[in-house]
Amino acid sequence: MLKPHATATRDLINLDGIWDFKVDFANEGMAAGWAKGQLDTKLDIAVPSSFNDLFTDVAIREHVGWVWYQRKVRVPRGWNGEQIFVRVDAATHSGVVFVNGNKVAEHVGGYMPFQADITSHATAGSEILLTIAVSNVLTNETVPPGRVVTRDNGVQQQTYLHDFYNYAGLARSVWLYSVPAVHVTDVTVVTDFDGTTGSVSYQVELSGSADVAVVLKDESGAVVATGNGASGTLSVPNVKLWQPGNAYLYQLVAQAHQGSDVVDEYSVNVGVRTVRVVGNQFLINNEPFYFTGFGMHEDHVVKGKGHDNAFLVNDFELLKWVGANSFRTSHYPYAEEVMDYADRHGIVVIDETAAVGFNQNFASMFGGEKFPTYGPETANEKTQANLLQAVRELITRDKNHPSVVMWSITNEAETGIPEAVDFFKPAFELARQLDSRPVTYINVMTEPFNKCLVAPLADVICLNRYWGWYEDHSDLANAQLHFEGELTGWTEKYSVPFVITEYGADTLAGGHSIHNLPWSEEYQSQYLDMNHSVFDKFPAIVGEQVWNFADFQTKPGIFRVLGNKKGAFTRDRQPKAAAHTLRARWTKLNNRKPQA
Ligand code: GCB
Repeated sequence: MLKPHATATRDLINLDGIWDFKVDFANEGMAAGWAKGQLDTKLDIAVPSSFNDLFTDVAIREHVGWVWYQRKVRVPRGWNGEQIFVRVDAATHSGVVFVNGNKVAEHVGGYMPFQADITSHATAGSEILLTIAVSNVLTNETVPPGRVVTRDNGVQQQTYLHDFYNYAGLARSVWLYSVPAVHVTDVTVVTDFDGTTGSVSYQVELSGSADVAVVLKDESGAVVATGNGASGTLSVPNVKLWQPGNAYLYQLVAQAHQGSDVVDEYSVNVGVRTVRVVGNQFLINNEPFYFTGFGMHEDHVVKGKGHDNAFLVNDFELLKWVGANSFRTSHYPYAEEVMDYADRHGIVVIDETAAVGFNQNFASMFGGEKFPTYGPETANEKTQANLLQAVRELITRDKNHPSVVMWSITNEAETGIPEAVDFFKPAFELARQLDSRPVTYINVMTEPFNKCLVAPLADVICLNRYWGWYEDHSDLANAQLHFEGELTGWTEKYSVPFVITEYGADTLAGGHSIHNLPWSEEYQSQYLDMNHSVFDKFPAIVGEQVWNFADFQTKPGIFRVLGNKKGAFTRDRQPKAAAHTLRARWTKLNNRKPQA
């Protein structure tokens, strides 16, 4: 689904701001038809934001079920004859959109956009009542999965097998936009280069019948290539490549025309670059690339997962300051603004679905009842269909981003049993059918090389490893021995590149210890140094992404002290000593693997 833009033929209105808000404590609003009239409420809410931390009432924070958003929207006078859409960038985890009480769209999957064609409900110049119901419920069929339990006091509680807090609501923007009846519905670009000549293969899809012309412009706006027809390949002489840390973006303008009339125009940014896996190297533009950076979270005080451009700019400035060239969208797709920004700033992205928590071995850690991970009552055929939908939506949304170099199918699933292969193999196949980028998955420590059955499906193997934290806690010498032993096993068994996508130690900012005790800033730095000395010994390791960029909110638990404290930065983005340790190493690397 194309991100809406204002162009010569399209208008776009941002609907962010203060909306009416009502918590559906009895989950009765659907049956009672709340969307048919004005919500009976005194609560206001900011869009975008997660609703959980905005209010002082803990019953709102921990509510399980529907919440309702509403506002009036004036449809512009000039939109007569246009097709009119409402687009919701994310409703976590499912959303239903109503216009004047009529249901116009529903969607399951909390981190992906969806839209409704509301043309028949919206007259140009008139006001519409827009209502969006959002449910934060996770079940055995959703991605990520969860389970709602009723506690002894009769109160419902949402349980789930992932660490980060289940923030929910309208955490990204809502838009109203218009397109002409015949319009561009999709654009796909694939790039390559040979010597100094780039190539941009494109495919344009339309909603009706028109001729297609495309124009490729450079950053100064000069036309460098043109093409006719809905698909083709443009040649770009003296191409400027999109490179990690040195982005260059062309713009492909697609025009639908009928005779000499341009009926629609839409453009996408294009970075010319290639990504290939050869042996145990990860090549960007045919050069070996070494990932430095973090697993991140969309997580901030008050806003929760609410997108905010000021935080976006600041997070990327910190990434650059610390010398990071990449991040993983752990553990769900991030806002499209983040992906656009990564394109513009040359930051490399491992793009992950929301398939986190398919692992019942975490039940003990998270204090829940343990079930089989895969089975009729847990991850079943419907869950798998939702996973495939998640992969399809992710690739459809993000396929044109040059920053994205790899698709991650799942984080830390239970992969040592044959059911895991049955469950995940179709997702790997679908990703490959839809796109040529390498496909990976994130392996958990409890599924080592001699146990994991999913590893053979991956082009790159990503490992989350906590030697010196969850294993050999506070014993870095033995942690190092065991880590090296484990990596020897992996790299002897599989001839692919490996990225360490998580390694980290919880650290209380301001905590110090002359004996480098765990939770001190000294221990975190020493832990990182130990890990780095291990990575540098293994040529097949092509990247290191620390867990986590910043401290973040989690569900409460005896493993967590007001959240996860493995950040190199605090939750309010101040550096711990570890950030300086990383900076000293990464700013020297220049995208290359350090020599042992
Ligand atoms: C992991 C998970 C991540 C957790 C992290 C931790 O392996 O992938 O979501 O937050 O460990 O800190 O325990």
